Amino acid sequence: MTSKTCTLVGAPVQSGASQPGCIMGPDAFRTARLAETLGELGHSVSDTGNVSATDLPDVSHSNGAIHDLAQTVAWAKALESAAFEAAQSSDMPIFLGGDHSLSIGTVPGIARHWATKDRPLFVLWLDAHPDFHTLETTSSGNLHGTPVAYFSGLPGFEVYPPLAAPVDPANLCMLGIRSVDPAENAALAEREVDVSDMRAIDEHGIAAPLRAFLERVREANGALHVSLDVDFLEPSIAPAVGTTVPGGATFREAHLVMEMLCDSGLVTSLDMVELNPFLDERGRTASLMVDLCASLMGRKVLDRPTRRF
Ligand code: 6HN
Ligand code: MN
Ligand code: MN
Ligand code: MN
Repeated sequence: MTSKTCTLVGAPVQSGASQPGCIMGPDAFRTARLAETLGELGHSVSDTGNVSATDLPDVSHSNGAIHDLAQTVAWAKALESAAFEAAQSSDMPIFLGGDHSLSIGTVPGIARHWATKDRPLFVLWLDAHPDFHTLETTSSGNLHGTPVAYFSGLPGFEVYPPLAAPVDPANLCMLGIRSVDPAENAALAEREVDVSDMRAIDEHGIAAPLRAFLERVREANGALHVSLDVDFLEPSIAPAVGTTVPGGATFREAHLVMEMLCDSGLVTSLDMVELNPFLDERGRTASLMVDLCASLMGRKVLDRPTRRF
C-alpha cells in the first residue's frame, strides 16, 4: 500500500465498561510496538499521546442503571475534537482504546471531517455485540453498549453531545455479531443495518459480506471508519477483554478481513478498542491486535497480488 501519515491518539477510557483495566490499553498497544510496526511498513507515524477529559458536565438520566455518564460525555467531547483534528492533519487516525464508549467521540469527529469534504462516512463494526442500546434500553448501564445507536442518530441521546453529521444506518456493516440484547434486536430489525452474525459467517464465509459492503462504499465514494473490538475475536486467541463471547472470528478470519480492507484502499480511520491488559496473558492479545493493524496497513506474505481463481 502507498505510504500514509498515521496519527496515533490514545483514548484511555474505561468509564463505559463494567470492570476497570481499559485505561491501560493505549500503553499496551505502544508496548506491543504499534508505532514501530507501522513505521517498518513504510508509514510515517506520529503519536499525539493520550487525550484527557477532566471537565465533567452536570448531566443525569432517569435510567438508574447508567453509571459514569458525566465521565463518558466528557470523553465524547474531548475525543470528537481530537478525532476531527487528527482527520484534518493525517491520512489515517488510529484511536487506541479504551473501552468502546470512545466511539461516541471518535466516529462523530471523523464524520464531521468527511462532511466537510462532501463524502459520506461508512462504518465497519467488528464486534461480538452491536452496541445498539439507547440510554433508555441499556439494562447493564455500561455505556460502551450505546455508541452505534447514538452516532446513527437514534432518538433519546439528548445528554450526549449534538451530532454534526449522523452516520446513515444504511452505511453501517456489522461483522462477528453473536450477543444481541432483546432491545437491540428490536431496534436493528426496524432499520436497514447490514448485520452478519456468526451464523451467517459460518454459512457464507467472512469474505462474501465484507466484499459486498466494500462495493457499496466504493460506489458511494465513501470514507470508511473501522471499529475493531477485541471481543470480535475468538476468546481463546484474544483473552484480554471483559466481555468475551465464545464463537468469535478465528485468527485467519480476522487477518483476512484486514487484508481485504487493505486491498480495498478504502479505510480512512480505525478504532482499536476494549483491550484490557489486566486480563491479558503475556501481552498476546495486544500483540495480535497490533498484527491485525499491520495486515490492515499493508503487511503481506507475498510481494505480489494475491492469486485469483
Ligand atoms: N461492547 N450488550 C451488552 C451491554 O451491556 O449492553 C454488552 C455490551 C458490550 C459492549 O462490545 O463494547
Ligand atoms: Mn464505573
Ligand atoms: Mn463493542
Ligand atoms: Mn463487544
